[in-house]
Amino acid sequence: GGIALFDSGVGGLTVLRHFWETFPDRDFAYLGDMARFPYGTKSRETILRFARENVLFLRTLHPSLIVAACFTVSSQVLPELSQEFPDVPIVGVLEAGARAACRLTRTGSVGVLATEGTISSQAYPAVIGEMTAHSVRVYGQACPLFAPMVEEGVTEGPIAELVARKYLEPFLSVYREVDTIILGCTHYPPLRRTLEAILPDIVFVDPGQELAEELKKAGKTNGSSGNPLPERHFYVTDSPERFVRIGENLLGHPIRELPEVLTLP
Ligand code: DGN
Repeated sequence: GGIALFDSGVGGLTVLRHFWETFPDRDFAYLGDMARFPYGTKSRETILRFARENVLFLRTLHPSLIVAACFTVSSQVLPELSQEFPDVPIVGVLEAGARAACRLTRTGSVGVLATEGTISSQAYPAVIGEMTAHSVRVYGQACPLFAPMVEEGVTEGPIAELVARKYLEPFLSVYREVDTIILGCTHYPPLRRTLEAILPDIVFVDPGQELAEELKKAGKTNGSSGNPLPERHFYVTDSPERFVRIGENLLGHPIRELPEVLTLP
């Protein structure tokens, strides 16, 4: 089986990007729940229902691994999902990036940029607390304007800088001891250069990249098959043209076929 990823829309393509580059001969399926974007502001119950429906569909493709390529899902409902679907491993995007940040920080203070849902869930402080016996401090900052900005292609220039400065201001003042920041939302990696220009001494962690590398090291994705023609399928719940248009930027590769449009559940 291949690797199946899902997200609330196009954002998870920044995660898929690292998976493609790390596992070039694996089959991939990607489901973007465009009809119900965004998840970041929804209640936990609603996110669980959406995520369950996404997994129910992806399971019909018989993947060997399902990746919840959405930080809002990963931070709020992953244990329930894994419990409901014991027949397929489901991995989220929180742990690998958190582990990398804990390894990289020298000051023991880590920042997290994410949606309101992810920040208010306190999932990052919980995960990092567990990993480090509470020796690493976590400072969360919700950045709700970032996702729509990135979808509109605004990742550099004066508007991006102004908004980024607004959200990063605490790291220049009250959170000054932070030396490592996790990009804790699918949409944030394209903003990296703008963020680095404002905070040049901070190390930014891209969790999608860390997860792909961890899985590769663990040999968890069943070896390279030398598969010369890996299959790559895209599914959406709405807006296939928009998915391709915006998605190509986030994926960093062309999307050659229009995705198949599904009705969930
Ligand atoms: N995919 C979501 C996340 O990573 O939290 C961001 C988009 C959203 O649903 N708000």
